[in-house]
Amino acid sequence: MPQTPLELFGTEALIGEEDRAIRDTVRAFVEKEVKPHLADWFEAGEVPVRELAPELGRLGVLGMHLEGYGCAGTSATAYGLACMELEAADSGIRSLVSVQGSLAMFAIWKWGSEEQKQEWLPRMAAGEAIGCFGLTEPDFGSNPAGMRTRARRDASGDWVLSGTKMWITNAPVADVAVVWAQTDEAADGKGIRGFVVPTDTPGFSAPVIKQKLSLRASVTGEIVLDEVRLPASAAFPEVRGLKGPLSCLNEARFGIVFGAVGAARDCLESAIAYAASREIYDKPLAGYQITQTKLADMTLELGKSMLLALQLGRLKDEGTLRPEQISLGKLNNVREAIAIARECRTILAAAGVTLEYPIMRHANNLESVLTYEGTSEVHQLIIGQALTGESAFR
Ligand code: TGC
Ligand code: FAD
Repeated sequence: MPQTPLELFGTEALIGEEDRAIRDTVRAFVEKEVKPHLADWFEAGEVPVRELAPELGRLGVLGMHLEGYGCAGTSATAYGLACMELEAADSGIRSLVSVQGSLAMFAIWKWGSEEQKQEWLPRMAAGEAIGCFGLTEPDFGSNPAGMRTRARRDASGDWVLSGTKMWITNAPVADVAVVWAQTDEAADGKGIRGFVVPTDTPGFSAPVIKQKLSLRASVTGEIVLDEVRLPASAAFPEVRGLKGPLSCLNEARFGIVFGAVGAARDCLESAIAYAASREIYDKPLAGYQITQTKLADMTLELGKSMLLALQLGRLKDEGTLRPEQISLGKLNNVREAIAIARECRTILAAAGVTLEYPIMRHANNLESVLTYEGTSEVHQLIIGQALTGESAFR
């Protein structure tokens, strides 16, 4: 009886019963409610975020690893495994959940005032309110310290925000944006503060970014802040500097470490199924040595990625996971997932370039995943700094 790649590695035994049950629930939801629609969503470049979010809320995955305020308070590993199942469907769907739970909700949960938490978190956990996270700008992606978005206080004590954020997932459909802006409270990026911005505030707009060739089942936009006036209570009270947004990126990057395994697993399982059914000359493609060599090599990388994800999950659940360890996982698992997707596509040949199979959709999506949440080069530099003690960013 053939085994799946991860059965061969025996990784199931490393997952606790409760985490497995959560994973299975998410997998069943994805199979029934998400996967059947993905080719159409991807082709149309549209995804019904408004309808999907309440369903994801009922499933319990929005902010699932946070405690209180309507969140499930699961283990970090369970959150990772949920990301794996969501990304086995499509990176855009995992992104929806990452941005909502790990970026927008986590920012409010970790750094918000009690009033901000009460106002937004229960509705966001239920998928009734959609959040986005504005850090990147047109001229400042990898180097967010240089951001030009400004928040100044006027005589009445209100904040006034001006600037432009770019490539912001869910911005055009969001009810609330967590926006990071430079203040004049301190120099060298240390004056950066976070703001909770209801998207119906006058001066806020979020035009859609069109013609993406990757992550098409995800809404991406700009955020334009034209003298957006907010009460003093809109700012996160305590946190200053880049550690505010970067603490949120740690959460989302952790989800991607697992998510990338899901995308790669889906590609590999599709390629194995295809190879078993495709007859070349007089026998299945799966019976040829070249095919088996490809499948064996990809299985090695998939299994190693899974082991790395589970190890990082264990460290996070123990409370000892460090940012540079998350970089190891994000760099390796996304890089290997892209390599696996491309190799699987060769097994399907012409059939592999269509949306009838998920492989090229995953490969295209993974180009975005390689770039967002820190490019592969940024993660190499973070690891390099951890190894040498020298920063090579500047
Ligand atoms: P650096 O001088 O090293 O640090 C500035 C301050 O931040 C602290 N810090 C961290 N805190 C928490 N977690 C981390 N991972 C942290 N890394 C650094 C640091 O201790 C310092 O604190 P303080 O109190 O001394 O001021 O910063 P740098 O300016 O040299 O920047 C280096 C680096 C690598 C951190 C930064 O350039 C980087 O990570 N760039 C990548 C930007 C990025 O990932 N953007 C993602 C935007 S969101 C997104 O892409 C969403 S995609 C949708 C989805 O997720 O699905
Ligand atoms: P740049 O920073 O301009 O990088 C260009 C090249 O230079 C890259 O190869 C990079 O690795 C390299 N480079 C950078 N620094 C160095 C260095 N020091 N040494 C050597 N090489 C270097 N952002 C958000 O804030 N919120 C979101 O919700 C969000 N969603 C996104 C969704 C999608 C689909 C995409 C594609 C992006 C999204 N982003 C979001 C933005 C994403 O985080 C940035 O694209 C990413 O951080 C890289 O920034 P950049 O594109 O400006 O590239």
